[in-house]
Amino acid sequence: MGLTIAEKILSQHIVDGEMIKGTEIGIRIDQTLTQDATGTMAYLEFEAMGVDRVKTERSVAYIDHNTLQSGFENADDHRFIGSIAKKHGIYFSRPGNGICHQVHLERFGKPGKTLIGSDSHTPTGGGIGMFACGAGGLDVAVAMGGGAYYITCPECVRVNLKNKLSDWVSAKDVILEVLRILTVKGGVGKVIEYGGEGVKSLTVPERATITNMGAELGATTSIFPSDEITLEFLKAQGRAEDWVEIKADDDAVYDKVIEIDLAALKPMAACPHSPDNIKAIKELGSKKIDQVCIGSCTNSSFIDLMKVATILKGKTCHPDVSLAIAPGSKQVFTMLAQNGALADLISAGARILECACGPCIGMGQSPNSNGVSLRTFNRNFEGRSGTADGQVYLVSPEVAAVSALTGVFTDPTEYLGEMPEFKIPEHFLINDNMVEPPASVEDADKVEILRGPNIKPFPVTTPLDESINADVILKVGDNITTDHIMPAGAKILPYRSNIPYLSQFCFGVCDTTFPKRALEAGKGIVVGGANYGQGSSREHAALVPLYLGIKAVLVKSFARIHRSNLINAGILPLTFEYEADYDAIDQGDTLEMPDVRECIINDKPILIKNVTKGTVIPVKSELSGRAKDILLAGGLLNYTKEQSK
Ligand code: MIC
Ligand code: SF4
Repeated sequence: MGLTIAEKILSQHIVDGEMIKGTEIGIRIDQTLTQDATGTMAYLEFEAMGVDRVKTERSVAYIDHNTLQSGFENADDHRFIGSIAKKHGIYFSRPGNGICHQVHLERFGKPGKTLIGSDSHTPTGGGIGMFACGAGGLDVAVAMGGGAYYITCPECVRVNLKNKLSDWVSAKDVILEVLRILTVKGGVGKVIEYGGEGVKSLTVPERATITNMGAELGATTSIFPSDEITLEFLKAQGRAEDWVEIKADDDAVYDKVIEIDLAALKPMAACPHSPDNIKAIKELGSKKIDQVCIGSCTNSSFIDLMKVATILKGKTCHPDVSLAIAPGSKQVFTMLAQNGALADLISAGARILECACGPCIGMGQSPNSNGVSLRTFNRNFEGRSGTADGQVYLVSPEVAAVSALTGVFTDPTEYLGEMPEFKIPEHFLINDNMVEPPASVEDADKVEILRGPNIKPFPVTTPLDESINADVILKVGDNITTDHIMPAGAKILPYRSNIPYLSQFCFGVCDTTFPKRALEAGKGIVVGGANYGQGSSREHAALVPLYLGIKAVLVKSFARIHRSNLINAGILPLTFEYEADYDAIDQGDTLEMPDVRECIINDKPILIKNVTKGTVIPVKSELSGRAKDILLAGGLLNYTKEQSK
């Protein structure tokens, strides 16, 4: 039987378990990446593990999220990460060098390799044929120390692309179509693999737009073949030697096949407040807009911004629209400056931001009250923009640019004429002067680690209790994102290395009284609906509830990375045996799980007593042997330390 692309890479990297779908496997990790908002914590964890030098082929620490520096906190964190990277064999991409996923694709990604990153959009690397997953910081720390990364051996969905995109229809519209079909839960436990003749018409950055936003499907990762297009991109990046061919066997077996006719796609938008709330731009009529933001790890490549510059050239953005543009990397930014496109953007009225995540994570450029904001980003969760009632629509750069001119939702296929050809340059501008190599093994001892006062120790994890008896401090609905659990944004993000401070904002979008009530109770349980914890990889969404005394989270279903983060933090993740039982628990109820530790050890069914209602609710833990050991040890850090004794 033939193999899929994912199966080929996984079978070359498996170090624990067997390639049986649905079972847990451990894979060797070739490359890691971190960004600063999750990185400080990841490096504190790496330090706590006591490993001198990373054991990966390439580990890179990026600074791209917290670049506002409205106080000393972020600048201190940058110095901390820079110094720890230098000491432990990690390359350091300095602030100003660009967004981790964009830069990694340009300069470091290699087809056929495995990559994990402490950021959920790490699957961007799938655009160049990597098996690339988002992970919690602790998982990345373990991988840097040479440990395996554990995932559920995924099912594989094949998306067959045929024909090619029409003028001004974009890779973003491809992934919006996949999101329309599969929804934000549709990718859970799956790899989304792209194939068919349509693949040939997509460049690596376009493929990366698609795999990037596969994160919004909840997928383990998304991947494209590595073919002559990949080679062309690597050549243009001066890295032809990194190319290997990877394609699925003709007789590879997929669990599901989806057909997409690229030629039939029209420009679309993901409407508030979910990336799968898809409508055609035409359907939205001529709704008035207030803001346009172009950039993010989804859509800030050289060609994306060249298209935008071409559309804006010689024009002025609409008087009622504020237009912000953040190029994805220093490479993109410099090339736009050198070829004059930057001048076209500036003179059209664009507010040029530094190449970083910026408005995508609410670091500035929050829209006006109830403002309609068109963004080329990947997430439009409620409140994420920094404006509680902001209405964020996710669109392609083409839609964003034309709409910035007209001031209303505008379909570029109707507004613009024939599209000129946009070709990947034969040679990108290569200058890695903002990537600091690590110190040599001999010099590593001399490197001093620079720590600012904002860095606080992470919360103490404790081995799983014999029994849990606690109140439901919060009950929430379906599709709760990590932006609900642990919001980001300009006011909070600087405190990512300060869990006690962050805890005041936990679940702020749902219920601002939660932190106080949780602390007062001393221990508690959170109850949620389906797809709980979707979105970001931030382990803070587990560490902060841990700090607030949360012992267990009971939901209809979990998003993959968040569930691992809960286990890594030593919080028990449980799901209802019967989803209808969700209605049998109210906020404030007291729940009892007698002998839960013993039930976990011996695989006995777990029955929760709802003391308030006098009912009994069967729940599942579905823990692998390793996950059990992690919980029993009180989290991954304790477990890893025990293992290395
Ligand atoms: C995001 O897009 O939500 C982030 C910010 O990049 C996160 C990481 C974080 O919370 O620091 C992610 O996607 O993992
Ligand atoms: Fe940065 Fe936004 Fe990409 Fe997250 S989704 S890595 S915040 S650009």
